[in-house]
Amino acid sequence: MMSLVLKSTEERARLWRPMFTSELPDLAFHVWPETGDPEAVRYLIAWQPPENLRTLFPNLEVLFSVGAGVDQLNLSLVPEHVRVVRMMEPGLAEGMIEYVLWAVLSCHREMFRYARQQREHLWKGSPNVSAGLRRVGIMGMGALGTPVLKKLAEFGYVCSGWSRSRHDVADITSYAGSDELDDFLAVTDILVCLMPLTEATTGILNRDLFQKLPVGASLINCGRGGHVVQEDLLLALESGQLSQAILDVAVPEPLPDNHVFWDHPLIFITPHIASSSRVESGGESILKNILRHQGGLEMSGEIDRSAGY
Ligand code: NDP
Ligand code: OXD
Repeated sequence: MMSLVLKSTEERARLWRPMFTSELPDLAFHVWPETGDPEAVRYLIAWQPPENLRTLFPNLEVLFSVGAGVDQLNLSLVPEHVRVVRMMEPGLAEGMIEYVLWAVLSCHREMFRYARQQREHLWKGSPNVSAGLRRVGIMGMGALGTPVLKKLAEFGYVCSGWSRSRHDVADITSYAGSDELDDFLAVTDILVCLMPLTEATTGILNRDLFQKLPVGASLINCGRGGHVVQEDLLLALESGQLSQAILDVAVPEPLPDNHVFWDHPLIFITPHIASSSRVESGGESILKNILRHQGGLEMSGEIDRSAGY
């Protein structure tokens, strides 16, 4: 009998075992470190696979990441013939919409300045600027970036997105590829990063990029800490090129106690909580993908290994 190994949390194991065994009675369900016969393993669900994956499960066909991102995986340890599928489920986008909406509204309505003023007992307001005069740009128009942009557009923000390929989305201006990055940055007052971390995007939030934004722009990073060049961010905040940064992700995570970001007056930090997959819908999404795989159909969220996402 073919089998599946889940290497994840106890909660997932408890909820997913009955779901998977009732829908896939011909697939044995094992919870790591118990694997049954390693030669029978066709599917592995994990955040990080075991290091000796190549030799451990010689007949593995699909590796499912329990995260939306796959940058935590060392793909060189995953045999070329193994298909890699990331997490795509509706809860992830819902959580990200909430977080980015909160962050954009807080930048637009200057809530971080008012929070600082409260600590100084300073009663000093400024006229409100309407959402229609604020330009929000999201780097990454994927499963998360696009629904977030649609929601921001509903709020009246002037929205644009930047991605590798062009996306035709109502009310959103789509910029594509490195040739159009500067034009995108020039019309972005609030920049949101929702890209995967790949060779091409590591360190992309750097001095050169910050200089191309309008003076006083805000940065919201919900991608990965590795997108940001930390020194460059500090200099951009110091010079006023950037007015504030909201960072949900960092390098390293957790951010060390003595890191300069913690007490920076213009940085707001959250501990990688912008969104996460919900256990139930996450399980359903993997289950559907296994059924698709068994039926010879395309799986949703399969990554292009050469692009790294
Ligand atoms: P997708 O793969 O669906 O979308 C990625 C987007 O980024 C695509 O639009 C893609 O372009 C674009 N992109 C990738 N590489 C480049 C590049 N070199 N230049 C320009 N654009 C590029 O990913 P998701 O939307 O599902 O997730 C995005 C990321 O969000 C994850 O990889 C993860 O890092 C992060 N994340 C963070 C969470 C948190 O809690 N902070 C939670 C979940 C995810 P194209 O459309 O042309 O392919
Ligand atoms: C993810 C994350 O990639 O939580 O799922 O960041």
